[in-house]
Amino acid sequence: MHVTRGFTGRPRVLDPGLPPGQYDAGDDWPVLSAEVTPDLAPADWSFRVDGLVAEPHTWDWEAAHALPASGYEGDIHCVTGWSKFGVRFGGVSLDCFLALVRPHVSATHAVAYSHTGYSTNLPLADLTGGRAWITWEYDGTPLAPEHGGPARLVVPHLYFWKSAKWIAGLTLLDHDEPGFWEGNGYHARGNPWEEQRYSGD
Ligand SMILES: Nc1nc2c(c(=O)[nH]1)N[C@H]1C(S)=C(S)[C@@H](COP(=O)(O)O)O[C@H]1N2
Ligand SMILES: [Mo]
Repeated sequence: MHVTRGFTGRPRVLDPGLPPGQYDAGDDWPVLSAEVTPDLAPADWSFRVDGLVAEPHTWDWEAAHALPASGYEGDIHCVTGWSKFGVRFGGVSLDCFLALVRPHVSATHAVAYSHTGYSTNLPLADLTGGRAWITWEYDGTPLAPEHGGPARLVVPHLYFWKSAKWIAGLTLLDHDEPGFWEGNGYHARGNPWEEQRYSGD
């Protein structure tokens, strides 16, 4: 519901698409990185899923692109307050990767980690059911390096810090294990609709 699209930058407190405490960033797409943007070529990128799975597997750029294309079109919400409406990411659904490694029944959580060392934890249920993607396109063009290119995780129904840039892999666990921000006071799950910003929220 983007009825006030023309008034970018104004708080849209009545917009049902805006979670509590968020504002519309309009056409801006802020860059939030704890690290220096890595110089990571597609040829050097890989994505691995291991931990509590039947068959750990690593995909290179070509193998990942051979999986069925899928994407997300909708909104994203950063815990610092900005939301961005109607973004478009292209890549592959995490369901495809997970189907190939076959998670063990005991797997309940995952740690997503980046080629840079960044990490973030998620319940496995938030990564399945067509709600999470490994993406390499934004608006139909290659994802920019500062936004996580060549490839990033996108889990748009949670605060955007869960969407690890320069994604390198997922380790499936039978317990929750805090990642980078979660170990620094941020919420374990980060549901923007419940304003789960900090641990204790
Ligand atoms: N590797 C890595 N991924 C990351 C971050 C980071 O610092 N490093 N920041 C997170 C945060 S806090 C947000 S809001 C989004 C920002 O993505 P953007 O810079 O493309 O807007 O990336 C998330 N993924
Ligand atoms: Mo963020």
